[in-house]
Amino acid sequence: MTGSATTSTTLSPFARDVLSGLSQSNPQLNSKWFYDERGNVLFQQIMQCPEYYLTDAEAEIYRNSASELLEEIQGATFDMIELGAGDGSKTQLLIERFLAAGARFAYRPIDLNAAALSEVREIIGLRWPALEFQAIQGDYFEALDRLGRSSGSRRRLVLFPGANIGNFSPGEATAILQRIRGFLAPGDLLLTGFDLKKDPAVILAAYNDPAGHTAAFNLNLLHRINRELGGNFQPDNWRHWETYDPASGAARSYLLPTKKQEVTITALEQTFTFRAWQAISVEISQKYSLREIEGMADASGYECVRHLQDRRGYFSDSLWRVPSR
Ligand code: AVI
Repeated sequence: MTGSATTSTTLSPFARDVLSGLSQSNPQLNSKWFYDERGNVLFQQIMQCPEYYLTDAEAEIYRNSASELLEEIQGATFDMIELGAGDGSKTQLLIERFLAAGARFAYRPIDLNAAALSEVREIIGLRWPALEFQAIQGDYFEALDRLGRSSGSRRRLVLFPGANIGNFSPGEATAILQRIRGFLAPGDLLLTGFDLKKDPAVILAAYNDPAGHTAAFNLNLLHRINRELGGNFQPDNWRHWETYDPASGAARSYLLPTKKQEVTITALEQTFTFRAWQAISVEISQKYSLREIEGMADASGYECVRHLQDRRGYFSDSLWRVPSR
């Protein structure tokens, strides 16, 4: 990287993050910036790819686990809070079954994406107009702050679906789960979607779909920098590359320049030089074993109640409880 100094005080959070990520000797961009309007569309396409098994696996679990979840709730009235609701389609499988079983609960989805939340509001209003519903737009912790700490009088079931926790390193993930615990009372439950360690070929295929949706999704980040920060990346000169390390369980995505690139980003007043094949690291999708999940429950202050899995054993929605101590 070469470039002139720029002050970061007036930059947007996206610009600041791009500046600090691309200034490192091993350049990186945070995958949380994948999800602009185009990125959301591309992610929907990934979720429909036959190779991307995660979505179907979790839908299967949600379809089959309502009674086990209600068993743990033991007839209490509860708030079902969903972190990162997206289009809420998987959760509707659960709502349908909870209502059929006579459960008493409110549904409170949280998401950054206001458009996705209004779609969820519309669907819920049409299908279950009597269901108590509150959509909260914001990041997880802003929204949890708004809901406040659990009083304990009304049980909480927090859903953290989609293996979103996998987009953080195990250390960061533990810190996030610990922080969620701060909003819960003894007896409250957290259901987190973890993608499991499995045949590396299955994992690599999920992040390397032949139709190229994953490549387009990752490369969209370069387009986004061009659109929003006045960059001149030439995405055709970059290649999506995926690796999976079966020992650590880390699947990682990189963007690689096929030849030397000089990229000027106007909003940052910087020119970055990338050598041919000098990787920009863009995403981690961490895979876990059941034992590692249990260790993480322990490290973040929960007891692991049970693992709900799909029939192939590809995915686990692991149910944790806040112990009464
Ligand atoms: C959102 N997240 C859990 C996805 C994953 O599997 O890591 C994002 C994704 N990246 C490439 N394909 C899907």
